[in-house]
Amino acid sequence: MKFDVLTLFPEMFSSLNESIIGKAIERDLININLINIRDFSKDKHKNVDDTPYGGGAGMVIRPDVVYDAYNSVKSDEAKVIYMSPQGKVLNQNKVIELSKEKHLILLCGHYEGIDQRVLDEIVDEEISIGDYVLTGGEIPAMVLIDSVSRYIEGVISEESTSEESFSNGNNLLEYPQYTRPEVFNGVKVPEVLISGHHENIRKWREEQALQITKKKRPELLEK
Ligand code: 4H3
Repeated sequence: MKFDVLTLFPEMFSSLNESIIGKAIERDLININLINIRDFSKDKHKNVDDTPYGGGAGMVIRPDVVYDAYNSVKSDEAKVIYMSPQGKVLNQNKVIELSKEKHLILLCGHYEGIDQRVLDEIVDEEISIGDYVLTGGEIPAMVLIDSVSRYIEGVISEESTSEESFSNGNNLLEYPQYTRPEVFNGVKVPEVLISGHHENIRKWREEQALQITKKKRPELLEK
């Protein structure tokens, strides 16, 4: 999977070099290419934004600069996603669908946003990570990259994605996990988990998942 990220703040993405995503990059399982929109400014001061027509607060990113940045990375199979609070809210099914794409171009706005004309011209889909406003699309783009990358073969074990919450028809939250020590602050690990009885363990986990979902996210059971 190739991710091209169009952003004014490429350095924000350095956190992706850590942990599991960092390993996936090192192992060439995913490729994250950061494009600084500012590099496509034609102006001697490297300006990329201007005041909004019609007035109002803040600055708007110019369409020509974004278009040139897009043209530097576009491909026939690329899907262009604009990270925006106006988009469809990301969920696990959408994540799985996106993981089947070859090439994603993620466009990150900042300030008051991007001139509508270039959005109309290049964007295939708008995605939001939730109903709140952030200072830019960079954190949403990182959320998308992380969640999608987990479904790229080899990034994590297949077992990890097949059993978890929200995945493929699994509308249950996950059962609780325990590890050593067997007694912590006087509390023992549930007996069944040290019984070695795999069928009983499976049934106990299934029941726990159901009870936890009922208690914490009952609306998931209505779907
Ligand atoms: C996405 C982007 C929230 C989300 C975003 C989200 C700033 C987009 C600016 C940037 C525009 C104003 N905030 N919920 N903010 O996924 O460029 O909308």
